[in-house]
Amino acid sequence: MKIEAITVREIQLPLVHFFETSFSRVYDRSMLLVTLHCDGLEAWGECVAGEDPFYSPEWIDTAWPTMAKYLIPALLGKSIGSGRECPKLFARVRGHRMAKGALENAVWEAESMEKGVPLWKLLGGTRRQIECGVSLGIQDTVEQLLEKVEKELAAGYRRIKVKIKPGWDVNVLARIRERWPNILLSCDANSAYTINDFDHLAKLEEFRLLMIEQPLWDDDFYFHAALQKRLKTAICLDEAIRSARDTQAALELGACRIVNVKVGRVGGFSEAIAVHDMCQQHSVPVWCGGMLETGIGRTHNVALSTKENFKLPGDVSASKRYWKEDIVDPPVEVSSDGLITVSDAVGTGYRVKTDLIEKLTIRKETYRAGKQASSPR
Ligand code: OSB
Ligand code: MG
Repeated sequence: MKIEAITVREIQLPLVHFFETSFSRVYDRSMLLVTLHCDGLEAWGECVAGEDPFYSPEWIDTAWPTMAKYLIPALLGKSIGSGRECPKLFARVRGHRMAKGALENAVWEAESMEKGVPLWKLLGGTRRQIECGVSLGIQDTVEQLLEKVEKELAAGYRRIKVKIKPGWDVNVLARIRERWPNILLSCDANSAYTINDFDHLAKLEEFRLLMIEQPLWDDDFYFHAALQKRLKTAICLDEAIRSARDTQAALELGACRIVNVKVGRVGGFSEAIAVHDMCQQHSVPVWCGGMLETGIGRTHNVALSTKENFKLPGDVSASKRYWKEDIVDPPVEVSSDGLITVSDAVGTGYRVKTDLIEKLTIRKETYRAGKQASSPR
């Protein structure tokens, strides 16, 4: 398929409830969306970069110019058969994985439409149903968090993950475990601890957690390996895993026993599949992480989660937990037993609501083949 034009836009939409991690509290989400225009069809991708460089060095204001100046010119006017071709076309640009991922995933979506197959099958998925968990942010009070846990368990979610930070950890997990001794429970620190906290983190062992996600620095394997040696509880890496090569290093160093796969964080579906496969070779289970996505990124996560080694419930949950009205139709829905079922429809199986997206757009630019707005130096 020939890529004739690419639109990049920023949309802004309010979250149903604020989301607080160890690094920030957000009330709204700003997202970059990309649209590929090729052979009369339109395919979409979502850039999961945050509003600030707090989760990762990348944020929306680095993603946009990187796409405009380097990544989009590498695609425009080209005939591309498959999303698999993107990493090579983008290889000269170092990092900027979320920007790359948005474009690559849109190419995979276009490929699935052109071939007339569901995206999940194109990605090599084998599961018809995926298991869903929820990620619960830091609240103003523990009571408010307990209410949220109760609500999500009643809705059928199969794993509860809570965000932790110093001062919101042992006390909070103790209250959850006291009330629900047997649920699948995990926590995510988003790099809030250091080597001075090993004794403190060892106190989390008694809560029989499924995992402790990214307790230490976002770029570290060495100290995570030291911590993992000390703990019986599995460490799961999120931020630190940027590629399949990172995954191999982390696993062989013993830095974790579980891996969170976020397709944007690793630069697109090709690398996400490689991370998945690397873990599978090491008999390490993975699960699909989330970045408060709109329906476009969310349905891409659903498709990826159908792959065999996604053995643990992911942070892929219903649209209505985040948005009053999602930008895909139908919204992503989770059954009362905590599952999302994929269909045999072509592409993601969800329709993109272009009218609503136009209303939410705060800036937009279309780049066309042969008319490079800003070409690389
Ligand atoms: O660390 O997994 C994370 C959201 C934003 C940034 C980082 C993370 C998260 C989540 C939310 O945990 C997952 C979701 O529900 O989308
Ligand atoms: Mg995380």
